[in-house]
Amino acid sequence: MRLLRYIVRKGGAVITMDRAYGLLQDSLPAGVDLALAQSKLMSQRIETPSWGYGDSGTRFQVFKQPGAARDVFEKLEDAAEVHRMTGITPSVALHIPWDKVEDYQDVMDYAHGLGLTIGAINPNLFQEPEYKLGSVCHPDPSVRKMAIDHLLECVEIMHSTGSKILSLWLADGTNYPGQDDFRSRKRRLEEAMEMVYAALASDERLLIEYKFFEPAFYHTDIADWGMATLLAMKLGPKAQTLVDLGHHPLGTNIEHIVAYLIDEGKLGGFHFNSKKYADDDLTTGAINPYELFLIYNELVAGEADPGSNLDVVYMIDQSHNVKPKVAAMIQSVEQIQMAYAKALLVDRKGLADAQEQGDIIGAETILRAAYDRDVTPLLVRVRKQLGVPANPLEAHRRSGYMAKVVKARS
Ligand code: PSV
Ligand code: MN
Repeated sequence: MRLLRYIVRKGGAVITMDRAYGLLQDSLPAGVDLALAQSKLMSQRIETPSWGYGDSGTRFQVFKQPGAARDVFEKLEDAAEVHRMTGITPSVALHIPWDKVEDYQDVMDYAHGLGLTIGAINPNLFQEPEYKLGSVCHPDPSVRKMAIDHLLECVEIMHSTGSKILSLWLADGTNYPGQDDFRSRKRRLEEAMEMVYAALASDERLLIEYKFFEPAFYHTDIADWGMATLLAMKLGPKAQTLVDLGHHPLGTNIEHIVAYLIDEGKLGGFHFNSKKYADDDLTTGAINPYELFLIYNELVAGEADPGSNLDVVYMIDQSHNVKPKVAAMIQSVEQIQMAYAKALLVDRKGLADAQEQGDIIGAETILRAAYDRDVTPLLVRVRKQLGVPANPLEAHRRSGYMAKVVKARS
């Protein structure tokens, strides 16, 4: 039974995974280093979000799932199951106050006991009644102070959990023309961010997320990557931009943004998910896996560039409303891993030559060839080396984990 997992069908014949790996190696263009790809995949890390394990929904309904995590400790248990299956998700992002506790040492100890660490701390500047007109951009200084105090509390939580990342998403914006003065709001934002930035130690980072709409619909105070990056540049080297795949208008070329930010040294983080229309929070790769691959193509090119000093925190930002949450998280991790694997197999030299010669068909063919590759034998090898199941999703679904937590959490 176990052996079967290492067997694939190739053109009707049954071959072992090792043979499939050999065939993959033989088929690669000269210059594509499979061993290097394997070692890169071994060190790939993806952070999962605590909020992806609890019950959530749309503004229409929350469909409660039996066994869904009810507090931060149960969320960590679910994250540990994802890490057990995939081997590449050892950290968990927290959302405050959703994950607020009396003593963060308890959270940190519990995480460590599960083989996890605490990742980015995400403040919540959108759920208090005071934030109706915004948080750090609010016209009333007392509301701005409340928001800044919360951000500083989150910096404290970073210090007590060992987190190095403050991940900021602002819901601030206005709903009607004339509702508030754009430039005043911009200055309030900058003033608040300067205070938060000053509270960060030299090895800590502020990642600034942008979103062009929602919950405000007329304007958003940090609407796009340009505004986020301008702010990060003004603040200094500890501030960078975070790209959430669900936060762009349809048709936006996200891989271009990624390349641009890499070149400016301002790409700090990712929120993976996928969208059909807006901030849909669908499983990563569910809608447009080719886009995910093209994004990774830029990331791999950036990694290979010694001048780029890439230090990106790769995080998933998904709330699974209808899919089983732990399985959906594993599915997403697999998709991200696959996109990275394929991008690592791009013939970079061939691509550069084609680009230089203006060979458009040749260049695109090289990308498509990498995208179309079956990277299963490579991933199986990586997983074997990581000591995790060859097929994490299947292993989780067979593991009985959900039945166990449904019982324990009822
Ligand atoms: C809301 O749009 C959002 O999905 C942002 O992407 C944040 O990162 C996330 O919620 C957590 O606050
Ligand atoms: Mn996000």
